Amino acid sequence: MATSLKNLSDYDKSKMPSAANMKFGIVVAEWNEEITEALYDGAYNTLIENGANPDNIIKKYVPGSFELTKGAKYMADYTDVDAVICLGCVIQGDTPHFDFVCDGVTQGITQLNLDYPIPFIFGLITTLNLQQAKDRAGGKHGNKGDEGAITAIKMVDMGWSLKK
Ligand code: DLZ
Repeated sequence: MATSLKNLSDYDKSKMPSAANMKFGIVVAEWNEEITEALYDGAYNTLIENGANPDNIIKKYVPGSFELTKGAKYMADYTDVDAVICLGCVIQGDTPHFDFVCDGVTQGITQLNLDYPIPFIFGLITTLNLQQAKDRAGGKHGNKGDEGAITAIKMVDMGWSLKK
């Protein structure tokens, strides 16, 4: 039976809090750059549409998705952002490397969420092929970057960013 997939870019704009006074870090993996730049554009534009100031959005690159955890930790340690959005794309290859990278990022971001008083958002696309990734980076299933931005704004507004 076919499952219906929620469009990643769908959200109720009337229920969104303003991001005007929030600061965001966005960490972008260079691997599968065509996809991750589309994720970034989605995240950035969604933050702006919801009132974020461009001066309050910090973008930094890491080489691959495995390094997203390191980049996100840097944001928490050395900037004053309220939330960090981690954007990457892992496409399955012929070896188990896919599983190791996905596991590493998932565990890494989970651990950061447990250790730090700000939220780290999991904007990782994990797909079997490039087309599935395109479908989720501004294609027919929306944009995972939009979803990451919406989640970040909501987490800060809900009081889950407890910077000292
Ligand atoms: C090595 C590797 C492979 C095979 N595939 C991907 C991928 O699909 N997406 C991605 O973001 N990164 C990939 N990498 C790179 C790893 O994330 C990491 O940069 C290297 O293993 C070095 O630590």
